[in-house]
Amino acid sequence: MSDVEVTHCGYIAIVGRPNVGKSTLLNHILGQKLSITSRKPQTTRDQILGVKTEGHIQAIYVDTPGLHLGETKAINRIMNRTATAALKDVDLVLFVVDADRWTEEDESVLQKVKFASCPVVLVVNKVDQLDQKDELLPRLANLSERMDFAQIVPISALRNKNLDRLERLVESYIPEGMQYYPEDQITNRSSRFLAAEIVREKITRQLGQEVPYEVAVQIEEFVYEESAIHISALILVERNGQKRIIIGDRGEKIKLIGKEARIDMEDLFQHKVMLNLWIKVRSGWSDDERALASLGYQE
Ligand code: GDP
Ligand code: K
Ligand code: MG
Repeated sequence: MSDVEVTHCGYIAIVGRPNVGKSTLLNHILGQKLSITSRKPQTTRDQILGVKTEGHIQAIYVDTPGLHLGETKAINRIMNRTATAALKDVDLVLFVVDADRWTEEDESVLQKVKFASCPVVLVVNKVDQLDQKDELLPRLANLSERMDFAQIVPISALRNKNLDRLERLVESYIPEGMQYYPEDQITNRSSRFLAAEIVREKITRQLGQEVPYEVAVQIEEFVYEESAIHISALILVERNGQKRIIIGDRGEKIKLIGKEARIDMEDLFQHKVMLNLWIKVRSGWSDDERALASLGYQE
C-alpha cells in the first residue's frame, strides 16, 4: 500500500481511426507494453483498460479498436460497437489524429466524438514524422471551428514527446472519486488475454500483406509453476495458405514468432515462460458472430 490516499479517479477514452497511435500512447503513458501495436490497422480488437495510479490520482485509460468505415464483416461491426460504447460514461476523451494525415475515417470519428458528453482533447500524434508542415495549422484551425476542443496537444507517443504535458492535462479533468483498482493493478485484462494478444502481435508483425487480419489466438494452457509459466497457444487462421505462411520454410517463421512472443511475455510477467504454439485452419471465423463470441470478442 502506498501512503498517499487516492482522492481522484476517472476514465479517459482514447479514440481515433486505426493506426493513429492509440495503443502506442497508452503503452508509453503506462511505461509498460500492455496493448499490442503494429503498422497494420485492426491490431487492437478489444477494449483494454490501462490503469495508472500516481499520488492521489488514478487514471483509467480505455484503449479502443479504431472506428472503421467498413461494417460488412461481423468482426468490424463488433469493433465499432466497442469503440462507440467507450465514448459514454467517461470523464475525458482523447481524440487521437495523425499530424500528417486527415482521412475520411478521421472525419467519421469526429462526427461521433462531437456528441461526447465530456470534454474532448485533440491529440495530434506523430509530430516527429511531420512532412506536410504547412498543412497542419490550417487543418487544426478548421477542426477547432467545427468542434469545441478542450485543448489541442501535439505529441509523439513513440518518442515520448510532450506526454508529460498531456498527462498533467488529463489529471486536471479527473474528478474526485474513490479508487477503483488496487494501485499495483495496471489492467482489467487477464494474463491469458495479454498472452494471446502478444502472440497475435508477433504474427501480425512477422507477416507482410499476405495474411490480413484473419488470425485469432486462443490460450489452451496457462499454468504457473515456480520454475516457469507453461503456455500453449492455438493460432486460428482462415485458410491453408495462411497456415503455410505462418509456419514458414522448415518452420522458421513460427519459431521466430514463438521466440519473440516468449521474450515479451517474460518481460510482462517477470517470470520464465515455456511457450508452445499450435496452428489450425478454421475457415469463416472472422465473419461468424458465434465463433467470435467463443473467442471472447463479445460485448
Ligand atoms: P492504433 O491502431 O491507433 O492503436 O495505432 P498503434 O499504436 O498500433 O500504432 C500504429 C503505428 O504507428 C505503429 O507502427 C506505431 O509504431 C506508429 N506510431 C505510433 N505513434 C507514433 C509516433 O508518435 N511517431 C511515429 N513516427 N510513429 C508512431
Ligand atoms: K494498429
Ligand atoms: Mg490499437
